[in-house]
Amino acid sequence: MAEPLGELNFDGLVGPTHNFAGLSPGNLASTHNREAPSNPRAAALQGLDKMAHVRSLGVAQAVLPPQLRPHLPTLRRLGFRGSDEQMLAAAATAERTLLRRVSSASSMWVANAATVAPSSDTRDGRLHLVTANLNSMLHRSLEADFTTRLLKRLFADEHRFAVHDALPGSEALSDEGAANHTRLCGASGGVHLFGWGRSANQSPSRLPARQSLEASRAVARLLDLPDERVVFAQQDPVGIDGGAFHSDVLLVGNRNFLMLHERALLEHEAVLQQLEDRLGEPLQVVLAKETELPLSVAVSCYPFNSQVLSVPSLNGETMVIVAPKDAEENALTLQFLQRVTREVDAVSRIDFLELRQSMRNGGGPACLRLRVPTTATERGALQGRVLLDETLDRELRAWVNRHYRDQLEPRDLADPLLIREVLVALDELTALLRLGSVYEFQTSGECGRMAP
Ligand code: SUG
Repeated sequence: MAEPLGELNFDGLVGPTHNFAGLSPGNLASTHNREAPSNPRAAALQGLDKMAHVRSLGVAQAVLPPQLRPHLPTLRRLGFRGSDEQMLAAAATAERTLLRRVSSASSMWVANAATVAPSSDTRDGRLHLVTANLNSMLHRSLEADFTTRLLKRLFADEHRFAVHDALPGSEALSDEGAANHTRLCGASGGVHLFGWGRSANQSPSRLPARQSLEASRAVARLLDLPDERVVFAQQDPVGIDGGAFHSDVLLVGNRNFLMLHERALLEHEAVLQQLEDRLGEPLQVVLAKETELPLSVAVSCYPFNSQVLSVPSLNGETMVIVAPKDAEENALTLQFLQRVTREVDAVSRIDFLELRQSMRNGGGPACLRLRVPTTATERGALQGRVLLDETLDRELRAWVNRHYRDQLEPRDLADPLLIREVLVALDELTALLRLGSVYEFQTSGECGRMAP
């Protein structure tokens, strides 16, 4: 008998430069909070609290380190010269937006790091991961190279895992990873729903539609998924224009349960039917109509950007929804989630968590995690010390408290002390997570050039 799959979530550790730079048009929270002071330390601790909470539910939890930001190799690649300090000062004067882009801590939203298909679903029986090129936003496109390197290091065992490079960087193949992908499953295995916003023939929304159909198709091929396990569905352009820049802003699924807003997908009735046909069993759907939950409220409070987790319980297994506190504080989103627990027997509880630092940049609980369904043997084959336990949790909190600032404004990104703090912190982190020299500054001498 095949070894059973278990839930494993990788969360992105929030980086020391977490700030509100207004870099993502179409992401309303990012635009509204532009220039507000951020609190990187609180952001990282809120993320660790979420990881600890998920672990306390009996679900395996792992962590991915933040990327190096400001990304000095990019400044050098774009023609800036001299020491780190000189490059930062020159970029701050000549290219303020560029400095913000190379400084974003956006790699924390690891739902955008890659798309994943578990070994039970793929033709070759390996777990596949395709790094996302994140080509729609410059600050996010800088993540792909390091993400691939990191995933190849962690999922190094090629007999069990296949880590694919990102698709070629072009608007036509813009790929946002698991934020536009949902895996449902039934007795006959997994069915993968790929949401896309535009295609070669049409770009129907006013605000940027990030995921292309052609990218989704390529990702499904690379994941080695048989056609009968795949469904492609177009995001509703009205939803995108209302601020649903990824499909996970308006829908989330687990097992044979799916909750969505009516503006998540075009022709959702037909899509749901197709999913049910592919699953070979009834799909339990809770749909919010505009009259029950206006799109604007769904986008600002993120009830659909929750994690729906299968957790061990007395009678085998139950589902817990991990939602942002913002969804508890709004009467309409709270009532909707309460309706879900009433109507879906398998959902036993909603836990609301404080994630305001990430939420202010448009990232809820589901954005902060990459689901990697794995067998116990596969979890055992992971490299590095990334599976969270009490000791690692304690060490990471101490590390954050030692190295992170509690206030940062976009103008502080040019502060030459900040990059020093970051380099020391990340170097220490790689030792803590036993990752070896994974950052380019640890091997190439690219950064760390002090001013004379
Ligand atoms: O890509 N925000 C991220 C939020 C990603 C949310 N992910 C999911 N829905 N899965 C983005 O728009 C804002 C950064 C800034 O403006 O400083 C940002 O990149």
